[in-house]
Amino acid sequence: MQLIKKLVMATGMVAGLSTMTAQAANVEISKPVARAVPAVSTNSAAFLTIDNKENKEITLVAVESDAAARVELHGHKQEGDMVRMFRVEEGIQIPARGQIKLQSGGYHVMMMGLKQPMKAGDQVDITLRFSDGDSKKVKVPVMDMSQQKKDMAHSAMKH
Ligand SMILES: [Cu+2]
Repeated sequence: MQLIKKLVMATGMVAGLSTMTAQAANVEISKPVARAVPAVSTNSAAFLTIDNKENKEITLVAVESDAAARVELHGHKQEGDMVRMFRVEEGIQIPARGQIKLQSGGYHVMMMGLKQPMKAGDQVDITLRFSDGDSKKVKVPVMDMSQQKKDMAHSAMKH
């Protein structure tokens, strides 16, 4: 019985893989970036934009990466003066022909228990899993995002 179950699962996985290749183009990933952190830091986050090219909504249900022990979809919410981070359990819906942005201060890919330091210039692989069984692997460049923020503040001051 146990063996049959495993076989069924394996077959399902193979079918899932071929679907993934056929439908991968319906979701477009752009602006991937992961936050460079000091070597002592074991956590980091990654951000990206997803465009849904389909005429029906799709949900980003899970994120995976070999770069960290635990990888979760997180969001932020304001509670009084505090901004709290929470785990997104039900996934993030992307409306038909719509777009969602995972960005600093909002939804993000939380990476906990980094297996090696994430420094600027590195690259991490992140796999996005969608509600229709598709998945997409993204190569995410690691960048110093604190510097980026400072640059933005600097140019904002000039104008
Ligand atoms: Cu988080």
